[in-house]
Amino acid sequence: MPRIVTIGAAQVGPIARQDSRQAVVARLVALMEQAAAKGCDLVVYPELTLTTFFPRWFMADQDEIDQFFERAMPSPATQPLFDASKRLGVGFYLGYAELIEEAGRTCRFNTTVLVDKSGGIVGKYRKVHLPGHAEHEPWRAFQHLEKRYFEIGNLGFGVNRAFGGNVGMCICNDRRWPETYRVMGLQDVELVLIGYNTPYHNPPAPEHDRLGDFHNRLVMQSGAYQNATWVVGVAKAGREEGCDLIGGTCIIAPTGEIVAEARSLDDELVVARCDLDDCVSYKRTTFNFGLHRQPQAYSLIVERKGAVAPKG
Ligand code: CDT
Repeated sequence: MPRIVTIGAAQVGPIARQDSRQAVVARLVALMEQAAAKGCDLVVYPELTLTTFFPRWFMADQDEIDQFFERAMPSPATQPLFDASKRLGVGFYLGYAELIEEAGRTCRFNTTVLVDKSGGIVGKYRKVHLPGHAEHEPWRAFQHLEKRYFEIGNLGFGVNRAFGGNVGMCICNDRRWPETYRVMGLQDVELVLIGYNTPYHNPPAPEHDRLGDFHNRLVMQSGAYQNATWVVGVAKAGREEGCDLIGGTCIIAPTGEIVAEARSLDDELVVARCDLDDCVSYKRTTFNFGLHRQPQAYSLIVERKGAVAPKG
């Protein structure tokens, strides 16, 4: 009996700074309704789905910054999405900016939740690899202030029992790091969900700009193959407040092959029937970790952070 999860990768086109949460949530519900009509079990939305990608601006006023954060999930503004999930019997992954009182202080995380088919939260992940910078750098065409507005996620890379399999989550820049996938691979992950906002232009390294789509596929396809898992990558895409974001939303099989891919830079649903048992042959052979991994040779991975060249 195959274990099929029909997945809708719900690419979202640009969101303007003045767009209300209600307007965005209505777009997300429309995508979920399309997904339900196509028999989807699960819809995956991008990173920071509820607003424009605000780390592109330097803001000194904390009240202004906090306008982009959610103090509750669900909230009155996001409840319609949870209601639609329950009504349609479709689960979802939703990225958002989380503001929470934890251990007696206010914390801000770049977060995603996993919601099951009855509209209940069954998993949460907080972004670990925060790219960009913490101080205003006016020479840039636009800022990337994730290191200023968020703290590093404190939940690790957990894997949840959901949708009949083992489901992990990460967010945008996390997808570029092999450690992200491998920590989940070591928990027998079968499906990794990833939302992203990736500008074409990287101000400190404009020579990389022409490679944005290639690197997007490269990291997710290798993460899928090397860990024998399905990977779903979902973009917030298109020209958003003057900044061009890549699209390239796609669903990748454990073979490393892309089985479905977006063709636009706008709201677009990409659907694939994913058999979680397609992971089995790779997990039993080439990437049988228990048989082939040699962790005693990998100790530097956790002992050392930055690269140190050999002496001599
Ligand atoms: N949102 C996010 O993490 N974006 C980054 C931009 C990278 S700048 C090199 C990304 O990895 O796509």
